[in-house]
Amino acid sequence: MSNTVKSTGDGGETHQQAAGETPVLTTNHGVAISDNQNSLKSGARGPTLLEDFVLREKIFHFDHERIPERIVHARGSGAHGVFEATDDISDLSKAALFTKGEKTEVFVRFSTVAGGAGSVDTPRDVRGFAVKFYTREGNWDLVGNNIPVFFIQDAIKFPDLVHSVKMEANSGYPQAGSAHDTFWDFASLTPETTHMLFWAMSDRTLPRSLRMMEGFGVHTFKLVNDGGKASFVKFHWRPKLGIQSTIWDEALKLQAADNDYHRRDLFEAIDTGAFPEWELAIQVFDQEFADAQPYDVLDATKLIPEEDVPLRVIGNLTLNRNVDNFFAETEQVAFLPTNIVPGIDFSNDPLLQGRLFSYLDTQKSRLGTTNFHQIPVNAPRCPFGNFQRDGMMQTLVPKGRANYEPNSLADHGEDGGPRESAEKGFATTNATTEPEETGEKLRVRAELFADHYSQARLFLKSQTESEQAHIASSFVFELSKVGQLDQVPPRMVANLRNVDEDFAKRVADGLGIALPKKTTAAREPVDMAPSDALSIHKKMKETLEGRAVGILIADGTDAGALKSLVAAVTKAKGKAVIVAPKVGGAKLSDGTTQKADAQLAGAPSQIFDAVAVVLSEDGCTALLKEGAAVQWAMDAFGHLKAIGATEEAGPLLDKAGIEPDAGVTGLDGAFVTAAAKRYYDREPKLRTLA
Ligand code: HDD
Repeated sequence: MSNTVKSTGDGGETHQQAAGETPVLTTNHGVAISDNQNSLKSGARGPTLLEDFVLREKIFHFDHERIPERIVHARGSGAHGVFEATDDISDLSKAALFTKGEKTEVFVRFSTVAGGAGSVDTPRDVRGFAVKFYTREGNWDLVGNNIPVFFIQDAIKFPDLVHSVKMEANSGYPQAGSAHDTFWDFASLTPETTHMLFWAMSDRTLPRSLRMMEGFGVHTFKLVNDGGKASFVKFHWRPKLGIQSTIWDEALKLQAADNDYHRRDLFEAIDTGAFPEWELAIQVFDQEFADAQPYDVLDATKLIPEEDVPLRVIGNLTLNRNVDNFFAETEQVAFLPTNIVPGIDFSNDPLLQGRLFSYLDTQKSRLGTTNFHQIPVNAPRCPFGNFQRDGMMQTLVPKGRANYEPNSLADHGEDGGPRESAEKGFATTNATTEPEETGEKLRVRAELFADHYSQARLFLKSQTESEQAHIASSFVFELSKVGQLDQVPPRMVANLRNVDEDFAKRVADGLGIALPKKTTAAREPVDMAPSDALSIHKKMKETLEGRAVGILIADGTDAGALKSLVAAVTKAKGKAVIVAPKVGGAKLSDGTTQKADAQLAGAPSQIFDAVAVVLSEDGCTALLKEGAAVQWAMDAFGHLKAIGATEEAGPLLDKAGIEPDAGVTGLDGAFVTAAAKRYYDREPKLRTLA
């Protein structure tokens, strides 16, 4: 729809607009406006008149522009795309969207969890990864996160969890972060959060880009085939660009550099045709497998190691179109785990079961009407029809009088409306693949849910040394932010002792507190074999694709060196971004002026994946006096990035405290290779990690 009012009458031109002319500004009711600059007054200096319907309508609409933000996941970025099924899984699922070669339109919204709609993009936080598939059999929403497990096991705890992590009720801060009293009070009193806490304290919650995140459906779901046979399934999204995260100091500085770092990155990538892609993979297993595990597959705080059930890739997701309007699409999109299609089914996971109520309910509060499904971004692309009628903001105009069923209107030549179809309709699978413990009404949890520590230990043991140090340091940082509740850090460390004694000691040392007495575990943890798939570092892709290289120049920069560097970065599929003290650019060695893409103070090195300092002797001398230039190089080094530099730039590197290592190179071919990775082994020389 255009941004101008469209005639809904005969489809022709409006009375105000002839073809090819600038459209006329009108009121919402189609009356042309003669003056959009001045309100109607009684005399040039007199009061404004109530009669001014143009002014009143404009202000009235403006006053009501905002809608309630999401209670969680308020800050998000969305895009359109397509899902293509690439494997035949008809033996597992009859869902049309999984037919090999089938293409399905999708809308995806990524989000942070705790912060408000206007909060920053890069706090330490879980990221939402919600996908709406507009399938030909109705909408399927896979509303997941970038972490495969969750904080709690039962939906009844969700309001408590969310209240504790959001800004504190009395003071209204902190915004968008878990490093405060109430979150850690709740977490330390709720041992089932332990596994998720390890993920949250890892670099998983500091993604480099939304395009470089994994995604997970989290719960166990079911796939159902034509014969009604159900199998258990877990859904995984794997980014084609590889998974990559930032480090904590970098994430903090990114908040200062660019509030919209992730939103901008996604929008610009799609805008320039660098469409992000993910593989959809499944883990399929049966009841027999489930029964043999030391954890319950219905417990959302547990994962299934890929080594035990390998991933099978069944499709490809490409985001290829930005939204036309942020509010209409990204803000109004309503995801519902209850949006499900024949061939997929829920499991009895008690967290999932609670979600099945919550999402439908919240949309009425957010979007104001039960008719939110008619908003274009939410409407199914396949035909839909039933006898639900009326309600606020009804935009459909059903014809005839069939608004009830059964009816015999068709016998009378009238339209009798749609009817149920046992053959095509969604049918809940029988509980044959579920444990037998159903029937009795009980407020309990299943036995294996009591193991809160085995998988936290599994996660920890699967990480590299550097990743473990990051996790320990995050625990220390976050618990150090607990200001008033002195009982909380020791209680948390007491829980950690059940995961790993050395790790708990590390955190206690980092906090400077005595090692507290170990919490009694509700169920003794067991050792599971480490899983490399849980580590980011072990599977990071060495590539410049989708990454950006900042190139610092100044007057006197060698034109030839700059040209070949930009060519080499571009060839390696990286984005070369030229940074100079003045945005107008710099005068190069050959007398030409090179325009800059960004000014130095506005483009600190944390927004890049690697940097090059391409300076002449004079240029370097000039930049030695620029704090921003020294900081630029210092931060790139501190954030474990590759740094390529001309020999003449040596004094700047020295002033920034840069010491030679594998990531510090000249400007020859070695730089582009070096720029494709990060240098984690540099870190212990730069900062004390717990
Ligand atoms: Fe939730 C939004 C993901 C548990 C209740 N959730 C929301 C969004 C994502 C998730 C990605 C944002 C969707 C969007 O972009 O619009 N939520 C999860 C995951 C969970 C989870 C992966 C656990 C595995 N959520 C969960 C529980 C409840 C909710 C247990 C309530 C009992 N979630 C909501 C909500 C939200 C929501 C309040 C806020 C806005 C919305 O639904 O549309 O209903």
